[in-house]
Amino acid sequence: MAANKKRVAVLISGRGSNMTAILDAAKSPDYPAEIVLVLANKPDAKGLETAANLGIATQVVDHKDYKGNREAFDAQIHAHLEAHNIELVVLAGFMRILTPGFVGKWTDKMLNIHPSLLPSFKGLDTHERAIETGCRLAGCTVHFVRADMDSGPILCQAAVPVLDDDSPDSLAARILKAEHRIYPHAVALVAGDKVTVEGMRVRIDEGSDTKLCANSEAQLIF
Ligand code: 4DW
Ligand code: GAR
Repeated sequence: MAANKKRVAVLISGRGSNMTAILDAAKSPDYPAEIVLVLANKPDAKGLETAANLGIATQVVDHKDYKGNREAFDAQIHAHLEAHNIELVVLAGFMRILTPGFVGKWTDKMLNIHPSLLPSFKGLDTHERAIETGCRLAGCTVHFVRADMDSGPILCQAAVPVLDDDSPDSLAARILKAEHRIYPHAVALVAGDKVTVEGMRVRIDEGSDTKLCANSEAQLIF
């Protein structure tokens, strides 16, 4: 199996808890991906330390060194990805918008996780907005990355309830747990060549275990 594992880079900006969830899943011999590079745009990103402690190669491409030259910033990231023969890019709390040129090089080979049920609540403050809007369900979405932020074909979603006494933090914590369940699963689906992108729709091959995303205990709220 090891020889067939897809070579994955995880891009982070901070804590890296989704990265850790994927690294945990990747310990399984059956997991179809190996995380060979963790790259951050912030030198103090906590996740860098976690990855380095596990012996994974880390890189920092600090956006502050590029003074608004986004093409040059992205070119440096791309150079690192090429140097490590990366086949799949996983954005996990990576907070810099990537240029259309870069995104185009990774079409259907770059995933992101977003803490809302897209297409609702693109952008920031998703938990606060879900509560303020009166949503009974909130959640998270794994999608392929396109040039427009938080757009792109949806691969996997998980829903959780919004409770009457939720604060943005308590809702964020519930959603984060769901993120940690679906992101490793989504990465495995793509790395295992189990998905086909058709326009905005993602087909998951028959025989794949899609139930993990579909049978969340919190899917039906009356
Ligand atoms: C995302 C979208 C926009 C910003 C930050 C994150 C979500 C995922 C994502 C990261 N990079 C992306 C995407 C995406 O969906 N599509 C593309 N690239 N093309 C955002 O606007 N970030 C701003 C900076 C924030 C900061 O440094 O704290 C920015 O100016 O880049
Ligand atoms: C996660 O909640 C992720 O969904 C969110 O940032 C957090 C990163 O946490 N991403 C976005 O908001 C992207 N727009 P982590 O660093 O602990 O994985």
